[in-house]
Amino acid sequence: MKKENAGIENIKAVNRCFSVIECAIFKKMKEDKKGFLKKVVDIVMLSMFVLGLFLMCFLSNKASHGNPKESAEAAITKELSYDPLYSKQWYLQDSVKNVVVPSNPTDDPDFIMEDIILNSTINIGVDDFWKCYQEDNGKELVIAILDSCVDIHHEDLESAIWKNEAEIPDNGIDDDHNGYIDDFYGWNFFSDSPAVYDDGEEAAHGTHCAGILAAAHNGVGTMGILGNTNVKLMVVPIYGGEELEADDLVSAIRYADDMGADICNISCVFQDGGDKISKAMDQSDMYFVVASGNFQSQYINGLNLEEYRRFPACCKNKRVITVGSINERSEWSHFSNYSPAFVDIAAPGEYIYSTLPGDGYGFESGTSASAPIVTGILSAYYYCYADTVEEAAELLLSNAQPNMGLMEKASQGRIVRFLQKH
Ligand SMILES: [Ca+2]
Ligand SMILES: [Ca+2]
Ligand SMILES: [Ca+2]
Repeated sequence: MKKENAGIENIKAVNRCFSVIECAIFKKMKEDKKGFLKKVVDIVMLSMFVLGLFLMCFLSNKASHGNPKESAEAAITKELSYDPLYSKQWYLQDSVKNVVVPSNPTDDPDFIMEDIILNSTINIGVDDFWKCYQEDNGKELVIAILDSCVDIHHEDLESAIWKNEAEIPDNGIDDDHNGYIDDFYGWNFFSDSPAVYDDGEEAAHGTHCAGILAAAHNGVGTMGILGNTNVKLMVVPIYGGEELEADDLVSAIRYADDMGADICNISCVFQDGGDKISKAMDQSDMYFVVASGNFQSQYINGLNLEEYRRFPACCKNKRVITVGSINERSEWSHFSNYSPAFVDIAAPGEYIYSTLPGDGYGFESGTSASAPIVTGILSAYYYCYADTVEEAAELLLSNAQPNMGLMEKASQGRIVRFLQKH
């Protein structure tokens, strides 16, 4: 692919030279009316001039594209730039090659950042993905966020928000006959209304998850793993505050599937309703990335899911990936539910910096942040190397990094990473 692009660039450069020379010949010949011989001499001279210019053009072009692979890589490297708050997104940064430490940490109110960045052993390969991602291959994913409301007008999110184009908003009519009136931006199954938007505290959870995936690469704020170019986020709220109903999740899964979502990110857990949740997932065509859940009490930190089942984390459907949390040192997070029988993979989930309502940004911790990181890397495999999300999921699991210290927490001690094919 890189070679082909470099080749096209070569042809374009030669064409530019030819076009200038052709114009020059026509002008010269039109002005010259002094006889055949002079015309012949002029044509010979001009031909030599044309040939000389062509050779110069060809050689200079060849010199600048001597190695197509190198020149393509140079162009890509040049285009990679980072948004201002990327320095706080330690989980995206390559712990070896690309450490970005705030220039003066003592002036940084989030002083803990320096310690996290300097001690990070995490490399989930996002830079490698971004290099691949810029080769636009026309793929697009719709990712449903089954969560709280989302600040869909956030400066870093607005451009990635899915819209139901068959629905006219605010006219009181179910224009697309899907059973939901005015669901232009999705449907809120918690409040049973089309209000998926909120810029208050109740939208913090969903807005944070959304930004991890799709905050735009726009020179403003943070950077989502996927940016905003080839992804749409379908906002399907299933809770506000602490109240959760498994029936709302089931309805939301059906809605997202009917409206064309490819992947569902579910950063919440239910104590019951496993059978109906599992059935709804099986009946859909989507892939599911779900959080293992958090638990902290006086006696227990993190639940063993073999003893305390949580759903959909413990649903054993084929198309479900359950995600637990690790810190910057690749250690299991004390709050994260665990079990190698149910947790498929681990991802960073402590001090994760992302978008918050009202054009805000901030840190959150929990498996809720780990799940969208895995959703992002799953999508990354799809964009770069797979024809289906199912194939991408196989790549996600087979390329994960095994960590012996996590064997009792997640299946094969896997840590998420995007591994570039060579
Ligand atoms: Ca409708
Ligand atoms: Ca309508
Ligand atoms: Ca941004």
